[in-house]
Amino acid sequence: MQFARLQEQVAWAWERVPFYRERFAAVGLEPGDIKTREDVRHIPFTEKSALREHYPYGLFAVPLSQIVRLHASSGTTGKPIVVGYTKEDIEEWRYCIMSMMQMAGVVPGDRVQMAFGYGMFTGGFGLHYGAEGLGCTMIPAGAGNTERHIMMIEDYGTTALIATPSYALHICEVGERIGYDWEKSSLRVGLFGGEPCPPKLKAEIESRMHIICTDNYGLTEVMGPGVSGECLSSRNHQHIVEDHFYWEVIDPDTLEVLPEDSECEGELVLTPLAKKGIPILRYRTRDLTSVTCAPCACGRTTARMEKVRHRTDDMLIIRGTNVYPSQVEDVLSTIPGASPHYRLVVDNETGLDRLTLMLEVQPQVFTDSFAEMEGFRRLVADKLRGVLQLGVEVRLVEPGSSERFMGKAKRVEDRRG
Ligand code: DLL
Repeated sequence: MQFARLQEQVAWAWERVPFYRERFAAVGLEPGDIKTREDVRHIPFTEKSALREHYPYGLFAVPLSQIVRLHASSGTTGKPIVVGYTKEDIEEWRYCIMSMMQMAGVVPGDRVQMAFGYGMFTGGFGLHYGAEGLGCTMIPAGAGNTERHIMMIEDYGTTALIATPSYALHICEVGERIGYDWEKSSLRVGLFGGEPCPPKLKAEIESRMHIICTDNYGLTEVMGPGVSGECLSSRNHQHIVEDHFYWEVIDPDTLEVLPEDSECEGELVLTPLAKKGIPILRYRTRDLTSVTCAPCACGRTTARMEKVRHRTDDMLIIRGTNVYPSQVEDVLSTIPGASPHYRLVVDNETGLDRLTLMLEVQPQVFTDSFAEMEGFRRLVADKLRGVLQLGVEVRLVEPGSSERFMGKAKRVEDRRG
């Protein structure tokens, strides 16, 4: 079924979008040439730049009169990318979200509170309609106003919270500060996505909020949330909604497709299989993951992707050394007293690249003893040097003093221009 859908999708894109016809012609390919899974490798990749260059509607496969919704995603630079959904696309999207939510143990009757913004971001409306489709009571609170969120959880008996993990942690902290008892709260499950959720952060939110946190993944270009989600058995992997997405993992340097059973880390390439408004063939996500087809204890037979911890484009090159923010997170997760709130600043004011870590310390290690704070600072710097093979300037900041984010957290600031 997956392959038949893929063939239909290729034909749909080729017939209706000049961009794909030109790309196919350039490599001497026609949709009829895609007869086996091996043949898929001949289809040229699509990159984000294609969506930018054809901004806003150039890759749409149907007239605008058949598009019932637009969403957009803004990167750090340039124009946003715009995607359009037909009525059928919205239905299929809802199905994907329903699958993802069911995997996370959400059932009809759950009261689901939305902490994503309702706007061009796919997170808000996408997940909203999926939860309604499943028969949940949707509470469209939206982003921001953290104390109001907590009041609504208490008053409305919310059982599931949709948020980025960093905002969920903030809701948790604010609740603790105002004396809210998370253990007695009705909240049972967190549906987190939109950004990486490192294992330590997940464990911390689970123990402090007394909930089960599940991670779900997606991206605007191929639909939005609903590409994959965590079940309750496989806590580091997310089941891909395979009837809607054809996945490949490639080596980001050679662009070779890695063997399906290799379980090696590489860049995820996705082809959505039922997208009429804006079909996308072999989209290079830039997200690094590995995929396993091994059976899952939950009984589902779909392939599972490992949690996405980093992207090919968030790698920093500092004095020739490659550094991923996720490596810093991993080091911090081994140091008691280091909070998950941090910021990395890169500059080269002196002519030499410098990496500075601004780390918020947890209240239990925060003291006015200079010697103790300096000892802690050195410990962090030494551990980082050991793992990154690079000197990092560490600055400690007081508990609660670093910026909190309502949406996706911004942890890296590269001032090198
Ligand atoms: O973030 C879609 C989404 C919304 C997914 C809400 C889940 C929940 P974009 O704004 O286009 O779309 O950003 C997509 O965010 O390529 C990943 O790098 C990252 N990302 C999204 N979900 C996860 C996740 C939405 N669960 C980009 N873990 C993707 C790690 C994630 N990274």
